[in-house]
Amino acid sequence: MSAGTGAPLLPAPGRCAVMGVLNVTPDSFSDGGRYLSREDALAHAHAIWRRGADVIDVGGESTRPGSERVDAETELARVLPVIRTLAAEGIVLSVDTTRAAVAAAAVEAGARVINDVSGGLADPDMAKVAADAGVPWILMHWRGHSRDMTALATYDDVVTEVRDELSARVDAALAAGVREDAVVLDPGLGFAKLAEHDWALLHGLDAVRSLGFPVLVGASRKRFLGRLLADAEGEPRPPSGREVATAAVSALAASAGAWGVRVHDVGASLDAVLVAEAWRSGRARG
Ligand code: PMM
Repeated sequence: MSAGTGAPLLPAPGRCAVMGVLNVTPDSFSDGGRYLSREDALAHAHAIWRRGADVIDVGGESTRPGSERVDAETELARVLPVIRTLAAEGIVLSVDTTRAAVAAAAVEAGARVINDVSGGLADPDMAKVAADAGVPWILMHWRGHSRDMTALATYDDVVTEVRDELSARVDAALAAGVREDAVVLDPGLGFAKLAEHDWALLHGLDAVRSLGFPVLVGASRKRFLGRLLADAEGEPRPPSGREVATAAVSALAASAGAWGVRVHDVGASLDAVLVAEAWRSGRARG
């Protein structure tokens, strides 16, 4: 996966890739606080790696709507020891950060992918770090930090606007020297989006794919699924009850040509993408 070796930059398992989430945070919406200790974080990473994750996405700052930012030192202290240990074991890691300094330190510690939910907008130095590192850079559609993002969920035509805003981020990345084969795009479900926007983007995923880059879909346990599965009183289903719907999205995303899905429950989504791949190819596995 390193630059200049001729090997593909991205994990390419021959089906939709499964990125497992490891949030080393006290406040992420579905798993916040569960993996804050180093032992718990490592144990969870080992479990999802054994279950078949193609890459593990390590994050040290919650992006839950409304959440406050942590400082860079706190973020680094959460993610670096975990990345160093897991990378030394040969586990493929991405770092989920909007900070260039955190991305640079994480790559130095062994992370092989940068996952930037701001698509390079939050930190003007991120493009240079990504270009110099020569690792894949996931550019997610983003309009502002978590504290403010609900107010930014205004669109006339969400699919066209997200596609065009992502296209502008690609132009900026390439202008900064990022390799074309290092770019991955992500529609940013739930980030400055209402449920109706998330569904429109999944329905219109081809518009994002039409930009010509691999596409990652991050639907796992998100609010739009909770609303879909609301009870008779209209109360959204809590995150712990959204796993079957998440796996359904993973199968459909794989069918729709997504490069990867970013999920909390690796096993359920891996099963789902295997079904999608067997259906698409018309072949039994093995
Ligand atoms: N969602 C979250 C965090 N990071 N990264 C990408 N590329 N795409 C996403 O949709 C995404 C992300 C929020 O979910 P979490 O708090 O469960 O990690």
